[in-house]
Amino acid sequence: MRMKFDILTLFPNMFSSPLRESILGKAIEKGLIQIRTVNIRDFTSDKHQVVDDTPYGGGQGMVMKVEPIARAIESVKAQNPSAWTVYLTPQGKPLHQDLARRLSTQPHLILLCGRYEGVDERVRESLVDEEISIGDYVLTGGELAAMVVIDAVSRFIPGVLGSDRSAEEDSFYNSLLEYPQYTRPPNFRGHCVPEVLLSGNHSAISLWRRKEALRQTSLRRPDLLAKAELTEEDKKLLEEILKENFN
Ligand code: 4GX
Repeated sequence: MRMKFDILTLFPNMFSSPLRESILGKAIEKGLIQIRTVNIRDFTSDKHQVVDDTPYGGGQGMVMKVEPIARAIESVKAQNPSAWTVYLTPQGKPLHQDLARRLSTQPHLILLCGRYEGVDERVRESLVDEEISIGDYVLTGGELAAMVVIDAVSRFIPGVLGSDRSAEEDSFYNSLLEYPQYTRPPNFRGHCVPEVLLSGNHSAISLWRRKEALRQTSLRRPDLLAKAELTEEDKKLLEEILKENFN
């Protein structure tokens, strides 16, 4: 098994379909990744299986209790002592392609999904190795964020994308946006595929794709362009793009 994911959640059913379709489904079948859910409620010890409680000091909402989470994490770690524990929260480090790649080098991730107003601070202090945010917006829980992390991380595991492709080749890896893609028909309601793509001239096609990647990036994500490593040819193409925009 290349990589294991254990998801600690109050809503394990949320994970049944999204991670088992398409590419990740194939990766599971091939034994490249293993995804399991652990229901935090199974680690309560009271009759009513209470997982949350009111916050000390007062205030709105409920806080997830520390003991069931501690026992759930410990149950996973009993089999896998070296597992790396991630808590999904808007307060975490922003998820980025580089962070996804680094996480893919871990043999085993535990993803802790919080609900309500989050977890008791002592979970973060003593049980969590790293806090990650998937973006500056507020979800109803960490479950969707955990799925995003699993998806982005799994793409880096050799074999997941198929033998002829790797996440390292993605243009995002080179900090540029992708070039536009086309398939048949050549003319859709008067919108034509660029002539060069039909030409069979592979060097002209490569040059066009590089230029369009640069164009998309300069138009939509100038912040990425500023960080990109550009060749002399890239700079020439960018000058052409600038001139075209003045016409
Ligand atoms: N990227 N959420 C965590 C519970 C919570 C509430 C308050 C800490 C403080 C999110 C995100 C995210 C919703 C997961 C709130 N935790 N997770 N949850 N954005 O919005 O990762």
